[in-house]
Amino acid sequence: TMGFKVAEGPDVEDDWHNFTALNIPADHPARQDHDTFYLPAPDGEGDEGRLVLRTHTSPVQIRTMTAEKPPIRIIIPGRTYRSDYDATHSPMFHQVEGLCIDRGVTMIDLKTALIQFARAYFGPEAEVRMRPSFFPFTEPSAEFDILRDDGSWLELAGCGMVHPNVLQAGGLDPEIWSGFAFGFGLDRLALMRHGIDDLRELFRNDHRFLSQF
Ligand code: 2NM
Repeated sequence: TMGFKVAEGPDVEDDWHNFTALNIPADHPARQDHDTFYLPAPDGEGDEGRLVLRTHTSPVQIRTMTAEKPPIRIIIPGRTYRSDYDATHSPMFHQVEGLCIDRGVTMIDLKTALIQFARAYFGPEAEVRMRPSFFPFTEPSAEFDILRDDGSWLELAGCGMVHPNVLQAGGLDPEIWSGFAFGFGLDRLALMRHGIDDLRELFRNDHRFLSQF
């Protein structure tokens, strides 16, 4: 293996771990994109003090940076929540994120790790590509795509080099440490593998459907 340890954290997070520490400050438009489920707020307090259902598993990366010294290599599976409901979105879904922090970690290390994953999961002849993207918590940022049988590219993951502000929020000096991170939508991987066309089937708890797998 590549030596990644599984890490977990709470489904209910505070605003700082879910947003601010990930370089998403209070007025950042990404807060709207996440369709966040907020827990009821105490009267007269702004978003800063509020609790949320985590919109990604990334707060676990912040908690790990704060608690442990590098080198850090973790893989973070878990439930995540966004107020969104259609054939490709469930209000509760699952992410698998990864984080690697050490001295001298580069984009090459990121690409190598993702290619190794793709070959293990989809087979040794899997064709992949990376293309530029944007996330607040990584710079540079990229999407990781896989080539399908019909010749089209499918987005599998977002990824990038951990933003210096995020390292700093985790208590790490960006002049010393660098790292890569990536995030997969686990439910979408399952749909692809099993040829399911509506993500909500996974959560309907119809035993006739679920017992096929
Ligand atoms: C993604 C895409 C790109 C990510 C970044 C981090 C952290 F905390 F280290 F900064 N964790 N995960 C990340 C980066 C997640 O998901 C689409």
